[in-house]
Parts: sequence; structure tokens; C-alpha cells
Amino acid sequence: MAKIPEHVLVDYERLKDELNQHNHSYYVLDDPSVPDSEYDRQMRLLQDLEAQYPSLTTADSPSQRVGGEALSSFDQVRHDVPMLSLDNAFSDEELVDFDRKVKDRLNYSAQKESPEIEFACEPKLDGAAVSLLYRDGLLVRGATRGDGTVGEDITANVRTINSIPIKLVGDNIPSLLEVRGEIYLPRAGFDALNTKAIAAGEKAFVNPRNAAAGSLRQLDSKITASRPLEMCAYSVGQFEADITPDTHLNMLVALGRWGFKINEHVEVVSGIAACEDYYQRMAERRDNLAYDIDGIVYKVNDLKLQERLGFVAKAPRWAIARKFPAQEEMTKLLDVEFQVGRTGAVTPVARLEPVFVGGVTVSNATLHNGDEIKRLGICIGDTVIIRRAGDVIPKIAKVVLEKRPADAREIVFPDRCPVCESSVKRAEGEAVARCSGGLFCGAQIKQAIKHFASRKAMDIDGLGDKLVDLLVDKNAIFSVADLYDLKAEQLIGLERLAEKSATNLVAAIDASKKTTLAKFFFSLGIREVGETTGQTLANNFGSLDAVIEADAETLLEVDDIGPIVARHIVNFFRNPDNLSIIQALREAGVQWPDIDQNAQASQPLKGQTWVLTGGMEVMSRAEAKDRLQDLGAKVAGSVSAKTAQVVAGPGAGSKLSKAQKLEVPVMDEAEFIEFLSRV
Ligand code: D41
Repeated sequence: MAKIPEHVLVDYERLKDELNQHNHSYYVLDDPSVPDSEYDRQMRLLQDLEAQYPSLTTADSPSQRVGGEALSSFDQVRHDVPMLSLDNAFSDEELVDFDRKVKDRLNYSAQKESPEIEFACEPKLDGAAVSLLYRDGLLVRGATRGDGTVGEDITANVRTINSIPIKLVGDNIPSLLEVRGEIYLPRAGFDALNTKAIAAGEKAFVNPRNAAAGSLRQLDSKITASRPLEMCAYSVGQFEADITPDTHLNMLVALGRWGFKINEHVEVVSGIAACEDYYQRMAERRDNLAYDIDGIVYKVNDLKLQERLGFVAKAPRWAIARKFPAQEEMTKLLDVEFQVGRTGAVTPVARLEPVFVGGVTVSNATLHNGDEIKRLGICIGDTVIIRRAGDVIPKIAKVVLEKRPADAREIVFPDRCPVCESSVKRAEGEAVARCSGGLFCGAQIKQAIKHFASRKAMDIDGLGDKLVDLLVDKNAIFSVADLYDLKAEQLIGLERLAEKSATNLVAAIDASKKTTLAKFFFSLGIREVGETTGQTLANNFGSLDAVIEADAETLLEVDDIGPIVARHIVNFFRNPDNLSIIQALREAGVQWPDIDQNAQASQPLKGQTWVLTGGMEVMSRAEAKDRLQDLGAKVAGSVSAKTAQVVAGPGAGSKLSKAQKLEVPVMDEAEFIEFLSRV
């Protein structure tokens, strides 16, 4: 074997340490320390060294996170310190009861002024519990919880999880440390995984917990490596160290310093009433978290008190879980209706027996399209599992086939539009079936008008969805152009509209005539043309007529316009009905300031991406965005190494720190306004 030169050994150790640190910044702190390109460069250097000197490669090398050879089975692992389970409290009374029992055991009740107990409150992550063993700071074993006494050795799999340190960092590293925590799949990762599975014709996972547990049980660690799993540490089993934290919170803080991810919402409170308050606060935030939680765990914070309290059977006396309403429930599919959208898309909507799930009562769920119906294998009358988490749209996660009744009916996708009876067609390669009725279809007319009137389009205040439905149903309007002929008297004649609202509405319609070219493009409801593309068209063509006249080739010359959007734009303006509506809108007085072609040619910020973060005091954020887009800049929601400039106002947080890390220039609002006056 080639002798490894000393300087290579030094380089190798340094590279490993640096990569582990970058990894920690990125996956644990959520705060990248270097651009991805730099990380990739160092990783390649490391891999080159390992290729040149194969004997260098150690298990703690960051290169090993991609997974290795598949196993034929998992070994069993005995937990020397048992992994306890958690008792549940199902009501506030049971929580008060828990507090009383803790105090009784500690003899607090006998004291005159019974002191309150300090509790550490933490979200109960919905994933799979694991044990990670570190000897002298190196990860030597990962194991599932199993039955609490015996689990399975999943070392190869846990190594692939980026938020798990393979080597501890910081001071006072314990000679022996067994960390317990939850491995979970954030919702975004879960959605991405299911999208991929469905595209590949595979079965989707019902929820992130199943997906996380399934990912850990893979014999091929390369599969685990491909799943965006995360881990949060929440307790310690075996522990031999020079320091001994005195509280649960301080133990978590120590774990954080050694490189583990700790849940960001952990809080220490005094007394059980404050625990209930924490529960309410987290219940409100639950839908906005990036991951599923199924409840709150309360733990006596003082580790000495924990020891005095001990455990019964398999659960500690010093901890309890209080569950949230379940995110999955069973109910029945009563019927399927088909709704027609603005672009004619026919969407099947499930009518369900109402069920309380994820904190709300659900009676409808979208079934997306015909493929989804096939994939789920669902029939009317079936019992289904509804899942509602985070995203407010409930989904049918699974059909319970065992419960299918004898009279279950197949779902038949209509070949005629349920609104206008035109034929329903499905274009090659598209999942969506569409009504071919275009503007003859009442449903499409309604949706087109609702879109036209919406805030980011023509912004007609007071023209809500219900009123649009009414106006179209009563034949008062047939297109967006007819809005501008509406008279107050006519509106008062319609049921539900008072005189004042009628005059206000006519005034709002009138006021909407003054718009911008970008908003007008967006308002037309051309398929795939959102706000950004509307702005792109305005910036690049300067006038409506220039876009009407453009062919697909000309459109394709514009950055950000691809062949599909180009085709939709050309088709839209080739349609004589659309052109006559545009003509009528212009005649009604809809107008926008022309974009100066010279100024446009010199768009000074063209090609730049800007990010606005924090509050703005003088200008509104929408105005700042408009101004930047007029100057040709793209306005993005997140900072990357490619960001040209960040405008940060008061309260700017992670985006600002990321900009500083990546050395992206930052200005405040005053500087921004000054900048605008110069360009
Ligand atoms: O977030 C969790 N799922 C979580 C689980 C947590 N935050 N803390 C936990 N603490 C414990 C004790 C008190 C026994 C150390 C737990 C669990 N146990 C647990 N998870 C699965 C079984 C037990």
C-alpha cells in the first residue's frame, strides 16, 4: 500500500473537520457558512484524496453520508438504559392530576407554600425514536427504539442523515454519550418524496411518520440517504462526562453545543397552568410548522427531581405527553362532484361525511384529477383516511379496502362539462381534463371574472366571488368587459345589494380602469401567465400591441418565457373572442401608462435578483417590488449567492444573516430610496 505522506494526513483531517462544520451550519443551524459551490469543491478534494489513498477513508468521513453497501439484515441492539415510553394526558384535568402526583411524590404538598414545579415544554415530533451512541465524540452506533429494550442496528442509515453529527464538536466532549431523539421528515420533504413516488408509479406514503420509519428500515443505506430526514435530540441515555448538566434544558443546550439539532420551540415554564398556556400557543402555531407534531411533551426540568421521581412500568413519572387533535381520521366518501375552473380544468371534488381532523371539520377534499382517482383506487361509498396537516387543504391519503361496501360505485369521469355540456378533453401528456367550451362555459366565465377582479389583478374592491356568480347567473354580464357597463340602478335591482354598496362598486370598477400593463397582462387570465410573467411581458415588450403581434419565436427570445407559456400566449391572442374583449376593455377606458422604450432598453437592474426583507416604513413592500421590477430586477423570496442586493428593514432576521454570511450587499430603506432617486 502506498505510504501516505504526512501533509496528506493533515489536509485530510482538516477537510473532514471543515466539511463537518459546514454541514452543521447548513443542516443544524439552518445558516449556511459557505456557498454550495465551496462545499462541493471541498467535498471533491476529500473524495479525490480518498480515491488516491483508499486506506484513508474512515467511517466519520463526510463522504460516507451518501450510503454504502446494502445489508442482508439488521443486527439486534440491547438498550443498556431502557428507552422509556411516554404516558399520555388526554385532557387538562389529567395534566393537573399529573402535576399533583409529581408534587405529592416530592412531598411538596406537605409544605406550607407549595412551590410550583418547573417544566420543560417541547413539541412532540411525529417521527421515529432513535438512540445514537458516541464514544470519545465519534458516532459508533445508531439503533431504533424497538420495544424499548431491544432495537435494531441502523448505524449505516443514521450516518446518512445530515443533521446527525458523525463527530461531536465543542468542549467537554463526553467519553460516552447516548443521545435519544426523533428522526422525522419535514412536510416539504414528505411532499417531494410523494410527488416523486407518484411520478414513478409507486405507492405514496400516508404520512411523514410512516415515511420516516420506512426510510430508517431500509437495508440499503443509499435509499435512506436519498430521503430528506432530520433529527432532533430530546434526551440522554448512557452518559459519562466531566460535566453533568443540572436541568433538562441545560442538557439540551449541551447537546446543541456538541452539534445536535434541538427543537427551536423548547421552553421552560413554572407551574402546570403555564404548561396549558404553552399548549394553546403551540396549537395555534401547529399548522405553520415545517414538520408534523402530534402533541406536547412536558418534563420536570430539574434532573435531580427526575431521579427522585423515577419511573413506573415503562414510563417515567416526571414526563407526560398531551396530544393534539389527530391529523388523520377515517370517514366515508359520499359522492364526487366535478368543478370547472378558469382554464376549464375539470376537478373532481370528494364530498365526505363530515369529520373532525387536524382541528377542523372537513367535508370536502380535492381529488385533483383522473389519475389520482385511479392511483387511490377509490369508489363512492368507500371508507377513506383523511389527512389534514399544515397545508389547509385536506387530502385523501388512503382507501381502507377492507371496509368497502358491496354497493360501492365506480367514479366515472364525465365526458361532458357539468356546467355547459361541451365536451371534456384531455390533452396528450396532461393529467388535467378540460371543458372545451371556453367562454361559452358559465363556469369559466365566472372564474375568469373573479380572477380579473382579484386584488393582484385589476383590484376591484367589493366584487366578491358570490356577487360574480350572481351577476353571471342573472345574465347581467357575459365577460369582463361587461363590468364596465354596469350601472348602480341595475345592481340595486339585483337581490342582496344595497344602494351604497352598488354605488361603491361602480366607483371601484371605474377606478380599476387605471392600471399597469403588467397587471393587465396578468388580469387576462392567460394560462401559465402569473404576476411575474405579466411583469416580464410588460418589461420586454412595452406595449399590449407588441405582445399581441409577437409570435412564439419572438416570445421565446425573452428570458423566463419557455415554449409552453409562449404557446399559451400566442393561442390566447389568436382567439378572436379574446381580442374583441380586449378591444371592448380599451373602449371602456381601461388604460395604463406606456413604458418608455428607451428607458426599457436600458433597464439598469436587468438580470439582477433582489431580496426585500424586514419591515418598510416609508414605502410599501408592494411598491418597492413594483419599482424594482420596473427597473428590470427580479424580486426573490430567499437569499442565495446569486442575490445582487438585499434591502433589509427593521426586524430582518435569517435572510439578513444569510446575506451577511454570503457577503451579499445589504442596504436599508433610506439607502434604497436614495438609490431609486439616482437610477
Ligand atoms: O418529540 C418527541 N417525539 C419526544 C419523544 C420528545 N420530545 N421527548 C420524549 N421524551 C421521552 C422520555 C421522557 C421518555 C425521555 C419522547 C419520548 N420519550 C419517546 N418517544 C417515543 C417513545 C418515547
